[in-house]
Amino acid sequence: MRYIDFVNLNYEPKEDDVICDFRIEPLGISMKEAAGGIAAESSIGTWTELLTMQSYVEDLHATAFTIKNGLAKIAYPIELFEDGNMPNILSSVAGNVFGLKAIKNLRLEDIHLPKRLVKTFKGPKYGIAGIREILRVPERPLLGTIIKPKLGLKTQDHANVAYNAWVGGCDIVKDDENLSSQTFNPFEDRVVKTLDVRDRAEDQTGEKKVYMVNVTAETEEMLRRAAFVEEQGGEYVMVDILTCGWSALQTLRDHDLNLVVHAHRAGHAAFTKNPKHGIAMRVIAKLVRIVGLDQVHVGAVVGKMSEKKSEVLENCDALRNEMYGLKPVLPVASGGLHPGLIPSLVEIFGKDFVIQAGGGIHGHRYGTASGARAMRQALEAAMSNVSLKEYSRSHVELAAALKLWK
Ligand code: CAP
Ligand code: MG
Repeated sequence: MRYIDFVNLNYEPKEDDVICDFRIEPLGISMKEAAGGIAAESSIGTWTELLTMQSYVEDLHATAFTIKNGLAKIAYPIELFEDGNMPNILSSVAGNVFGLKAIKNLRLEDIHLPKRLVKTFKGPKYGIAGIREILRVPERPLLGTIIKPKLGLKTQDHANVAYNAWVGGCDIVKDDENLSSQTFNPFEDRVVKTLDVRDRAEDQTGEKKVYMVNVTAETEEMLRRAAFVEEQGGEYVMVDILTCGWSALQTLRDHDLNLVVHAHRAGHAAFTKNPKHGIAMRVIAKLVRIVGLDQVHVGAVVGKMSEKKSEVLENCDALRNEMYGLKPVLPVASGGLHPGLIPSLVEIFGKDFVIQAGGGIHGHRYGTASGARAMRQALEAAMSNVSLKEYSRSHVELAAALKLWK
């Protein structure tokens, strides 16, 4: 089969086909040949038509069935994939094709997995509804902080910062993506001490509080750490999904621990940021939901990160829209956030999301507890449609934050 034989613009996709949308910039070949080449190299084919195949193999070929404005839709028969094996699916549709010489740029813009394949994965255990139940926050956006400085704090200092953030009004305190079990803050000790102050903060505030512990490590070790968190009375863990990899994510989810799993996407922009080449974040968001994590970073539009509003909303749709009965997953807005940005965030995201701030809380003039209070005050104002300026007249922490972060 030649590349062009993998193109059929009259092909009607089957219900069980996997469908991928690729943005293609060919180099020295036609768009049709390029689309066919991607269908070939990401399914059964290769560069030479001299390769003879049994007809039953040929029947399994992927088909480029629409080509328009630089975008091609490619359908893959479900038999090409192994049930319940996410690395396998990605090794086909997001594997070698990005490196082809005859393709200048290639971006996987979207992916559709059929119900039959989605059902071979666990899906989220808690999702939005389960998280709201655990935190007993039925309506408003959740408020979270990341302990800053990212690294270096000794365990008791880490716990003290967490305590101040909780009593100031945060629902969630999380480790930063690069904190694991370094000598200055060993894992077990950190979990025990931080959950201890969590309990004190709950007693003091009367509110439910959760600690999102970073368990990112070698897979066996990650499982051991997650089980330790569960044993110690923790309800949440976080994982750096891309540096851990899809196999490790599936292994963690398949252990079905009573833990909400938060997906940090450290490293994503290496392949999601370039609009011409790589993999769109929406694809990652969909697949993380199918594997079964409960909340995922999606970008914040108004913060320090680069994503545009349209991309962030696509990411949110991938997590919250109907998908064969899978639980909706909670989007997380993070990166350069502070109280002044909360009204815009609520306007963009609605109520079902997490507002997560590190510098925007711990950098407050009066310290962490006041920083958390200022965030909470800004959220109260936004939820009751009162302007921040008006609300800050009677809330000093918010006033100080608005002065600090114009
Ligand atoms: C934010 C953060 C998060 C990023 C991740 C950081 O801190 O802790 O990891 O938001 O990016 O390390 O930068 P600040 P994204 O609140 O102090 O900015 O959400 O885009 O995946
Ligand atoms: Mg971070």
